[in-house]
Amino acid sequence: MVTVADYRGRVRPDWCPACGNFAQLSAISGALTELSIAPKDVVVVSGIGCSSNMPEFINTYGFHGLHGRLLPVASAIKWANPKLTVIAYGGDGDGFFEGTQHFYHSAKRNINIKYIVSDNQTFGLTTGQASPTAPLGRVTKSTPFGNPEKPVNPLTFALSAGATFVARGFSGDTIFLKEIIKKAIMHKGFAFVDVFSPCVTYNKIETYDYLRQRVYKLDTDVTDFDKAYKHAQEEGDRLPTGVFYDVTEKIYDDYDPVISKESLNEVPPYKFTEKTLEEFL
Ligand SMILES: Cc1ncc(C[n+]2csc(CCOP(=O)(O)OP(=O)(O)O)c2C)c(N)n1
Ligand code: SF4
Repeated sequence: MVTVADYRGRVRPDWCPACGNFAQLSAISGALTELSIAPKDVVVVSGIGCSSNMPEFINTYGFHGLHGRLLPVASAIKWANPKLTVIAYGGDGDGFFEGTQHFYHSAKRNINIKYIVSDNQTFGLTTGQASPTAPLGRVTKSTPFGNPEKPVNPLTFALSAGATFVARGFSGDTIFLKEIIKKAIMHKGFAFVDVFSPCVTYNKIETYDYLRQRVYKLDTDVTDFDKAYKHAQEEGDRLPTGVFYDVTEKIYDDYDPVISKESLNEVPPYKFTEKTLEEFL
């Protein structure tokens, strides 16, 4: 039997006390436990940032990669061994700035991986600069005269790119977040979960209290793209959480005959002969 304790990493998280990332660690561990997935069958892949330190704190296989480059690594791991549950986890700066094109293409290709973003609307690790989800006009260390850029909307971006599962959670509601993550893990295809997650040290505006007063649980037909897109555009005092969109479509592997359905470990090694070499020359 799998228990939450099995997912407890050997390294204690060094996040600031009350950082929203704790709730996500708990929700991910809880979701995997309740789905009876053993730690040996899970890989957590990250980029760079406070949130991206996650692989050190959870007892699964892990890969702590380059800033914004988590999704190509996660895709390759999944293709090498489709039996693994592959969770890519990182920040809004990581995913919607450095990693934007990987986000777009992973969603478009419907790669069977799960992507969870700790969205604190700031660059936490580099001490509070404006991230791509920071509001227009926000005064930060990098935007002392106000942020001159409109914020990106990760949900409409994912939907437009073709993601087959799009959801939003909140670190102030760990139990609901865990349920969303369970659905994401069970989804066959690219599952994207944006998580409102307070950075208690560098974002004094989108706090737990601020978000708690605005979030509500969505009750919608998750197969209706137009409804999902409409809800994804809500902002201000009404911020929906839950699953916006969840449909079944072919995954990338179904189209690509080169990608094995088996783990690479089970495929006999390719026999390399001199004749093979001649064919290339
Ligand atoms: C290519 C590249 N650009 C910039 C940096 C510097 N850097 C490290 S972490 C970080 C911000 C991380 O912010 P975010 O992804 O939102 O994660 P958080 O720390 O808020 O969890 C930046 C800009 C880097 N390491 N590599
Ligand atoms: S700086 Fe912000 S995001 Fe980073 S650990 Fe502290 S509270 Fe969390």
